[in-house]
Amino acid sequence: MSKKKQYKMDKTSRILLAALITMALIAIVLGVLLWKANSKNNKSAGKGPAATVTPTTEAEPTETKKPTATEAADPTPTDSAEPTPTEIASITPTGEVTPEVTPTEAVEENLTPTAAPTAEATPTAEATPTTAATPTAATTPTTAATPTTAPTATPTSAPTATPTSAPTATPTNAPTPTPTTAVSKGGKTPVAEHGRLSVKGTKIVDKNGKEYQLKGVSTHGLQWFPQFVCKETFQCIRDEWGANAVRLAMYTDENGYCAGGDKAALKKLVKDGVHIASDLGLYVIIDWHILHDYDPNTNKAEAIKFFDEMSKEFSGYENVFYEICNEPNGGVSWSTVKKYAEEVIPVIRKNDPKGIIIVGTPTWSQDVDIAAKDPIKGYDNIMYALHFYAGTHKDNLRSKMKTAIELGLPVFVSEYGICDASGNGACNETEANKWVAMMDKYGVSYMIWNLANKNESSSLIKQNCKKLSGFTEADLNQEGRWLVKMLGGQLPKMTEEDLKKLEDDAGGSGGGDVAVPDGIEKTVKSGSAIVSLTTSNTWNETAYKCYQFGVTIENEGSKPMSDWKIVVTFNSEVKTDNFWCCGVEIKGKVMTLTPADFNRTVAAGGNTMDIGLIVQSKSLLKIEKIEFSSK
Ligand code: IDC
Repeated sequence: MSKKKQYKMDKTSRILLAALITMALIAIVLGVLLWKANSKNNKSAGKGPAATVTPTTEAEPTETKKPTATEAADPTPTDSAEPTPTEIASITPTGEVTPEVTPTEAVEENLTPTAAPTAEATPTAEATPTTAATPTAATTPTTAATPTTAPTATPTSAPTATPTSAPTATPTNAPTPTPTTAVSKGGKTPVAEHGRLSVKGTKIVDKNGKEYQLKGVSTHGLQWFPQFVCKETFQCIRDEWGANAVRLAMYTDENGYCAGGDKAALKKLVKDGVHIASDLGLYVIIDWHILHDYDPNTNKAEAIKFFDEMSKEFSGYENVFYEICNEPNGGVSWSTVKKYAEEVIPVIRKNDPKGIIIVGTPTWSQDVDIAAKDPIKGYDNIMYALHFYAGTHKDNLRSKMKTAIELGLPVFVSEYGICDASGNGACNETEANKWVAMMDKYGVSYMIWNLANKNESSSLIKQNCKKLSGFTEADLNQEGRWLVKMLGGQLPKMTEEDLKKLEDDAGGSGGGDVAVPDGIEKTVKSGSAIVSLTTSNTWNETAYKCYQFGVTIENEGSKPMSDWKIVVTFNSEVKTDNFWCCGVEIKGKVMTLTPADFNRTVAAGGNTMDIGLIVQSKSLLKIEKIEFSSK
């Protein structure tokens, strides 16, 4: 009887077992169907460059979505199965790689069969003992997960190494900047999507007449950091950072194009840069980077020859901008710059009737408000450069931008940094964020300084990083990390109220019935030093008269001067909260200027011309006295 009962019980359990096996088989069949459907989706997710890039939303660290059974176990090679290491780096979702691991290392690691998902990786449904017991269950998941199918090509496969790691490997410890691409979800590059740009009113519009902003990256001086002009880096700034434009900064002075640099090599680098950018569908600015040559007229003949050649070569290109003088300075007036522009522009226009031309403005491309009162006439597609460094330039300069735009001037921020105006010093993200909000509001385009690994705050990449792409957070300086956040749309959002306050703070320059103060200047000779203070701009701001000064020291002697000091006595009390390339101390009417680190010594026969400040006073100012001393 007990035997009989035993037999009966066995039968029940066999039925049960059969039922379980059937259910398991159904589960497996469903799983395989799901997997196939998913791999199909992946394959049709877009062709061309975009196929290798995960859209931001999917890679954002905030989206801590756990992989579903299919996603996690899906080893199917998608179109991104053959990406170059760069491309893989660009699609590796944050959080899956520890901060110490570079994307390249991670990729290599993932490509080894050991890291590939195995049958054990298959999440719970298929991993029950029942399925394991059936012969079919053993084969199906294994084939699906075989290492030969290049599982690491899909970003989702990374967390599946063990079943337990899958749920826990949520991207919480974001080690790399979130990859953002400037390529659309449909796979179109910025230029493929927006085509030839033109200037309409104060803004850039695309081929469909829709407002469009360039948000890009400027190289450092091409004579110093040529290595970053390459496909690898440009692709990285497009696909890992999300930039749609690059600026090629060719210095004219400082061993640059007009000062002993290798002309042929520099010109080739510019042309290579344009070709690489064009192949990648990026907009590109050819920047005639005047700086220590102050007045663009200094090398006007060279500029004309250069732009004649460039505009002949690139007239058929839809993506090329010509920036004809980076930063006029040293007291050069707008009328002088304008004259230069009126000689260079027709040369470009003869060859390239449509390309956008950017003209620098006086005071290191800050005086857009002055240019706005007397713009260049007779040509389309002309824009005017405004440059800012957020550590130095705040409401005062935003006010100039606002004034210029309100007067109808198309402003282009072809260079900016988030540190101080020397390209070094502390970064000011709060001010940088205000700038971005304001530029976005007015549809202004902006290009960050600089794509290099120099030991300075404005270099995006750390000095000890020798990579050309696949940068982790640890490889980037603060400005670089901020840039990736900014381009990825991850800056703190400003409310309408914040924006309104920002605009109010920027006010408007020179408004009201009160006459704008006249410019003032004074030059003194002290020993072998010639020291001068010259206003480049003046305006009214609430109760204050504002004077923007450029300060220069020239050493005519045969010995270097160090630890210099300039003491300026005004006719009335002054204050300042905006100065660059110097230290400032004010007591009543007396202002003392001291060096920044880099201009502590003025070489024999040399000069320093970068120093500047904005002085505010309740009454009209006069300079009573300038005293100079040095060691
Ligand atoms: C600076 C570089 C620095 C280099 C110097 C050479 O950051 O490494 O030694 O030029 O003169 C500008 C200029 C830009 C400057 C930058 C920072 O356009 O060339 O680069 N800056 O000083 N205008 C304002 C700041």
